[in-house]
Amino acid sequence: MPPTPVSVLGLGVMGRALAAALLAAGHPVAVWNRTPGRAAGLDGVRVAPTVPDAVRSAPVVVTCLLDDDAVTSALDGAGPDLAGRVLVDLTTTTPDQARARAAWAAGHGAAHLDGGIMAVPPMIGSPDALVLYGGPAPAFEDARDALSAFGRPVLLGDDPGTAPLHDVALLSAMYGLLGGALQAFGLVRSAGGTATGLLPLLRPWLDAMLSTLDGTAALVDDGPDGTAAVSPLAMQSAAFGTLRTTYAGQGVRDDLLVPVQRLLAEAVAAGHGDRDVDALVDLLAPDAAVPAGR
Ligand code: FVH
Repeated sequence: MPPTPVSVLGLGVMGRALAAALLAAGHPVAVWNRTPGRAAGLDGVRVAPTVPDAVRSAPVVVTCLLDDDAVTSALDGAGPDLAGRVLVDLTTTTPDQARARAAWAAGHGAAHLDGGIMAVPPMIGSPDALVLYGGPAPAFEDARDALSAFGRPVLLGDDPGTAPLHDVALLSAMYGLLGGALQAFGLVRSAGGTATGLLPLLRPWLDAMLSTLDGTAALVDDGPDGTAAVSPLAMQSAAFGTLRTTYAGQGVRDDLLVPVQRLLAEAVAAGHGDRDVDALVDLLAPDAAVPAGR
């Protein structure tokens, strides 16, 4: 099978990386961008003069724009041109926006896949670039060879909202990890140290902590297993005072730690002092459906 023709709407930093990866994989590529001139350097693309022209050029249409409003604005009036095509929206959206986009596309006879790119532009085209998708499996299979040009495509389910939800979940974990590391860098800087100098200690520590995630995830899903917590929340809450006093003593802001302390104290006040950190998820998502197994 020859490589599927693909249209890319949006030539921001990420859209250009997507178009370049498609070209490198041998796909015929048409592009459109609101501001002309951004296809410079993408040798081999066809620059479409209008969105309907770009949409009609290919069975797979990729949108990668600033936000959902930009997608609405770009596709305004081009709905009928999408009939029979797969619209792959790689713009960052909310789950509800993804579902609304899918309904809109279906109304025009198009299949829709919503994607969450778990990569930065230089990673696009490498196997390290994970892209999450939600939408119908047949559409995913139709578009798979094009989507494989971006990195590793993973279909999470037929609900288009599942990709943005997991996108936000992974980004949340990333920001928590980065936030902690940035706090640590600030603290060592206050004592004359360097971030680079901390890495030989920080990396193995984070690796060790990441290895505890399996156990924590099992407790979140299944509830307490009767084993005494090795680091109960009452102890952690008390220790947090020392962390904050240390920051104050060094004259370093501790903004990224404060919400954790607040939640720990709330958990202890609610009677969960003998539990492990999984109890915090019960505070964060108290009304959510309890997973099977609890
Ligand atoms: N870059 C990254 O690291 C992240 C990685 C994870 C996924 N995100 C999401 O990808 C979407 C696009 O991001 P981007 O990095 O390409 O963003 P920009 O370079 O700022 O380009 C924005 C493009 O959107 C066009 N645009 C903006 N508003 C409109 C509109 N109303 N109508 C039509 N197009 C619009 C803009 O066009 P122009 O300014 O050149 O005319 C750019 O093509 C985004 O959802 C990230 O969250 C990237």
